[in-house]
Amino acid sequence: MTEKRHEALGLTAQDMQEMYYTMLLARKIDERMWLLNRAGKIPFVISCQGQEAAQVGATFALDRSKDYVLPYYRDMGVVIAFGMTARDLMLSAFAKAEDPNSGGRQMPGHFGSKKYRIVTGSSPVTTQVPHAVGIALASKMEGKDIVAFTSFGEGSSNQGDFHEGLNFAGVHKLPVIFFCENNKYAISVPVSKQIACESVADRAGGYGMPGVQVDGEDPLEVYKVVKEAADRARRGEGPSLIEATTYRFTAHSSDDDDRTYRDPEEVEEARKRDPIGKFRTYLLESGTLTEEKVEAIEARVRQEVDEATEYAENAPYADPEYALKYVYAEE
Ligand SMILES: Cc1ncc(C[n+]2csc(CCOP(=O)(O)OP(=O)(O)O)c2C)c(N)n1
Ligand SMILES: [Mg+2]
Repeated sequence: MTEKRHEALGLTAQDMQEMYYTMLLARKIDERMWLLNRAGKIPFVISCQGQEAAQVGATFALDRSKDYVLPYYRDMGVVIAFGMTARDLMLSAFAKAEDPNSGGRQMPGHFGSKKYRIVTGSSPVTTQVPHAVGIALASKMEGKDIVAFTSFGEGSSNQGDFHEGLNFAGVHKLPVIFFCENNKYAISVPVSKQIACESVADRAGGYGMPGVQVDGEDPLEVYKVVKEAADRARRGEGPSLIEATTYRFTAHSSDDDDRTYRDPEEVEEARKRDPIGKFRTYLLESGTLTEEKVEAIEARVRQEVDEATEYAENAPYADPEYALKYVYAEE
């Protein structure tokens, strides 16, 4: 029998069940969104597929009752872990009035919720990084035990915002975790043409913080390093940079054709190592969850995705005048 690695990390079978549910829900919502997009029912999809283990492993290591997350567009696993439901996400995909992210005003993937402490991002990539540093600065100045977690792609680690944010956080020893989801591409540009150093994690040294590269296809490994970073941040020892190595299963978005710049065989190879499939195998082989339990989780996910789709498809759109709200000063 496989060793129960999660126990050494202080995680229970209940935690494992929740992790599997969260990863699977993100994947199944995403898959459904592609079908809806190809059927002409929703305008745009930008996927988490392949990155769920990194996202869920990381967020389970935070304090989900008080920490702040500043995710990027692929982070369906992050926002579900912080409280968002399948219905919330489908309402956003259909751009309906009831979408709690923005009332259907923002593109899908621009997650935001005051209630869940999910800070909305902008379409220019990496703007969330200095915002996270600001939240960490406020946490330190007000003496609060709050960690800010922000995520971004490896391509985004070339933006000025990344370097400015890490530098300031390093100098002031702020409680922030910089989490890079390296999925090997920035749209059509492979990682070899994005950065000249060995890894994104290497960049941490320039800003006086630890930099760790971790297997982003293993949620337990990711949990471990993010937990260490969160503990460090809470002890007042400052920020950390973590690079989770992943692979993007889908095209960049529903408007991209990835066959023009990567070999479909490369994608097939990555899909064979599907992090969700590997985690399922771990749960069964280690005797953590029974076959029946795993199937019950899968049935629950299917039902939630069906219900969310039906609800969101039938929900009303906002009134056209709502497009002007928050744009112009009101009398
Ligand atoms: C400042 C800025 N430049 C360019 C773009 C267009 N753009 C959107 S996503 C993206 C690729 C980002 O790649 P990466 O950071 O690796 O994230 P990934 O999509 O691979 O997860 C680009 C260039 C943008 N949104 N903002
Ligand atoms: Mg990328």
